[in-house]
Amino acid sequence: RFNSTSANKPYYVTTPIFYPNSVPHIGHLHSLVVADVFARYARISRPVQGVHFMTGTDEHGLKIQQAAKAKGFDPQSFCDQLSQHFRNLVSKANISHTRFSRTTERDHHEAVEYLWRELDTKGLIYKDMHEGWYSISDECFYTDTQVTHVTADGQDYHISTETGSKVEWTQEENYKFRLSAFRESLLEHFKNHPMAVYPEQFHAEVVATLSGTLADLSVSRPRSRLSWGIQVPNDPEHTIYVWIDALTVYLSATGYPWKSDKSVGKKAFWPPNLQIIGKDILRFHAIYFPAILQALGLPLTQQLLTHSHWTVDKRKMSKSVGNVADPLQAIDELGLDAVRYYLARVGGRFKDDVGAYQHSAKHASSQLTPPDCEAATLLKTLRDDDQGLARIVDRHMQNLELADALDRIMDTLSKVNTLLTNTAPWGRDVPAETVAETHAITLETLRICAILLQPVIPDKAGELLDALGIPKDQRMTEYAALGHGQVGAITPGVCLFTLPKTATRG
Ligand code: ME8
Repeated sequence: RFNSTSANKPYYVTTPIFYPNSVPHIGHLHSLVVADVFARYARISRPVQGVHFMTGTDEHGLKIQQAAKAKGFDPQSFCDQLSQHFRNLVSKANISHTRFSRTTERDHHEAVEYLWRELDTKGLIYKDMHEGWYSISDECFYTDTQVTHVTADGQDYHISTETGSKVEWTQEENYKFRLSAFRESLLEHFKNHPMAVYPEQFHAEVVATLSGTLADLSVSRPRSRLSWGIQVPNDPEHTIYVWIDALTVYLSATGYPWKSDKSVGKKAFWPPNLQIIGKDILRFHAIYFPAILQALGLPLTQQLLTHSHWTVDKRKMSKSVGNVADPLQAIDELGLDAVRYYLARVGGRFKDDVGAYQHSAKHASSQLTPPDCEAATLLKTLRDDDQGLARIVDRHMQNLELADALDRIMDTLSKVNTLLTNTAPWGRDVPAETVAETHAITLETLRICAILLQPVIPDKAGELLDALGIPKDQRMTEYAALGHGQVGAITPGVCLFTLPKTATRG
């Protein structure tokens, strides 16, 4: 899948940068955990290249300007406070990011101005009258075909058919980016790279969009309407469109434009190996951003992993709606690794996603049926070959199927549990040989599974590896097979999970 240059480049993974218009919810933590699992997996499976992992907050735009005003704060101090909530979540959730970017930072600001000038110099930006349906909540224009007329409480208004957000007819003079000039080259790119957008239904959506007509993109707003943002270079009347500002963060987080002594070496991180996004922001990441990159002559993101939304009563969980589940409370009540596991497992099956993850306190726990298990079958699973667990997990991870990877690991643990229960080596009449064999296989399975579970439940997997006496330098995936490492001095009596106070059965 990867060509040789990409296999050797440092691994770069990103989450979206979050609007700090309110405190984070479970949906944000989900994106963070998914990105973190891939970052951690890269560290243990390709340790030589290094990993860069960016997350952060998207602080400019009308949405933030209005949220700050409503609370009586100036936008900067409002963002300072709310960005801190995202930073706290990231640290509490043990997210292993290497950069937390804020779009109000100086170097980002300079990168956006630089990028604008580059596009302008190439003749890709021009001034034009623009009219369309603008949604403040989605921070974008929609066309007539993308909106629906509704009447509610005796009032007539229009909403975006896709997101349901209210839109208003807006007419103004804007700068535009010649997006249309990139339609064909983008179409070709995505046709040639079936894994560039995953899962398949979103890839198909991108190809369909690019197969139609593509209008140029409005990339500025009048300063009079939007003051909270980066000014268009040499034009104090205009503010750069927040999405252009926001998307540039993926570049600025690696030191773009790579001019200073400090940043020049970081160009090696470009392009991202993997970008995690919610399906609502696909168009920005799969059409606008790649067009900008092509305009700049930079390579495009290798894989865009698009996940569905966590919903409450069939509505997208959202800060603007306020129907949110608090991730910090979940972590306090259930323990961090339990929450991480839940988000990775339930929200980690992307390919046959039904389009939404139902967030419910009564979510069914894993329904694995205990398989029949013999020692020989289990030993086969642990071998270092194509049918061995570590290689199967690796294939699932390369294919971005996190839930499948987890199921294989949990299935193996379930098998060893059955073996142990059936053999009952603590019984009186069990031959010494069987006791020794069961003991060895059980520990070896735990060692291998703990190595593979580190990306998802780093604390608990670490505790288990410590208890098994596995040295720190033998926790890479290359050790996750029979004969590639061994259990050391065991600490007895270690209990990894206790039932949380609030847990109910049923
Ligand atoms: O869109 N379920 O920010 P944002 C799952 N600033 N994931 C969800 C979710 C839900 N209900 N709600 C949010 C923005 N997310 C822009 C992005 S990137 C250059 C700029 C996750 O705070 C999902 O990954 O509204 C979504 O894409 C992300 O949070 C950002 O949401």
